[in-house]
Amino acid sequence: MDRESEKSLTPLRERIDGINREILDRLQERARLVLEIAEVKRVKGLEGHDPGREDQMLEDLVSRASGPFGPTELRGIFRTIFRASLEIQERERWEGLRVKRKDLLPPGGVKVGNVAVGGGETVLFAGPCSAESAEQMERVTAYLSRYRGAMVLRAGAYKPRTNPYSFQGLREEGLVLLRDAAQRHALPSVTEVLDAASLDLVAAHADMLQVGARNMYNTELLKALGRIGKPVLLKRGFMATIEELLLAAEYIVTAGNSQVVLCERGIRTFERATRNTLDISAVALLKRETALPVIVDLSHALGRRDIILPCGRAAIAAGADGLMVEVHPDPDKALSDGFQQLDLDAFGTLMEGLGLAPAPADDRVVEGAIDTVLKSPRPPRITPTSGR
Ligand code: PRE
Ligand code: MN
Repeated sequence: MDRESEKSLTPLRERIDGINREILDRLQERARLVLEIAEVKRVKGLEGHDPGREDQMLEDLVSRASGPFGPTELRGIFRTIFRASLEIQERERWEGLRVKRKDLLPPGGVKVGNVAVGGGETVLFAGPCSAESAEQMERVTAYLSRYRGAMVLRAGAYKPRTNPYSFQGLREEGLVLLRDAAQRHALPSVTEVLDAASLDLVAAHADMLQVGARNMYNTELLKALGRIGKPVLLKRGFMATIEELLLAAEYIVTAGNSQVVLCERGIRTFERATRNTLDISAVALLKRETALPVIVDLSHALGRRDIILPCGRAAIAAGADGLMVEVHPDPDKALSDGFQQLDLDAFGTLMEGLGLAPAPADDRVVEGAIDTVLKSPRPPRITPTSGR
């Protein structure tokens, strides 16, 4: 640029620089007001986007236009401002979620009976897909409880099966089988609750309530779980985004219950080699985004037994606070998910691979317990000498 042009442009550009800074200050002042409006809307439960209000502002501005900018340019400029305002409102709402607060839970995480999930130790959620009989529950629980480390006994009583002709679970009888096996071996228990109607019954039998992948969007159930004083295991829907999972957890937390453990259990993709696709990145992201503990359900994510160990290691490396595995004394005879359940030996091998060798002396396995269970209609309670 020659000296002459520069001499004419410089003072004009300096004035533009000044105006830019004024616009910037005014835009930030406007943005602060937008956030004040957002807070009012949040408290009142109002939608962030208000197209009517935007149209009204545009009409007012266009009707006042008397300078070089015509209606088209003005609409473009202000629509951009409105869009950016909406973005900061949404960002504020996201950052303001209760599940993102670092102080949501006490340092020990979520307590399930006397097991702490998210307290630093890897917690195993193990047990059969479904509770089928007293003998099955006793055999598997006696074996599981030999392993050291924190453990929660799982077994389905109410099964949400895709096929109506598939085994639907023993329902109340299944709850009793799970409760009795857990009590005999001093393990806390978790089982799925399908609806708000059966919530009190399930809560009376189990230490933790599981929301299955199919029910993650059941907002009435989530709200009902918020009113119950028991920890919740919330499974990610197989088509749910990480954001949707967190919002489902937010339902439970805002309804009054912060004791929520998130569970990655695989998402549906084009891949057929595994039952679902285990989303390891979700584990790392959830650990970063929330204070809630995160566990990985290896059995349902993979639907196969042969790669459980490396995937379990990957889950732990990504930050998982626990692992879920289905274990059955005789998987070939299982009434549900037999193809993916581990038998007792395979479970033992997995524990060794994860560095959780069996406890050397075990005082919780009670001699003759299976016989006792089979002879008595209601198994006796056996008080453990070493508690968990
Ligand atoms: C605002 C932002 C987004 C809405 O779509 C409408 C208007 C704005 O930027 O002016 C503020 C706002 O949220 C509101 O007035 O309700
Ligand atoms: Mn199952």
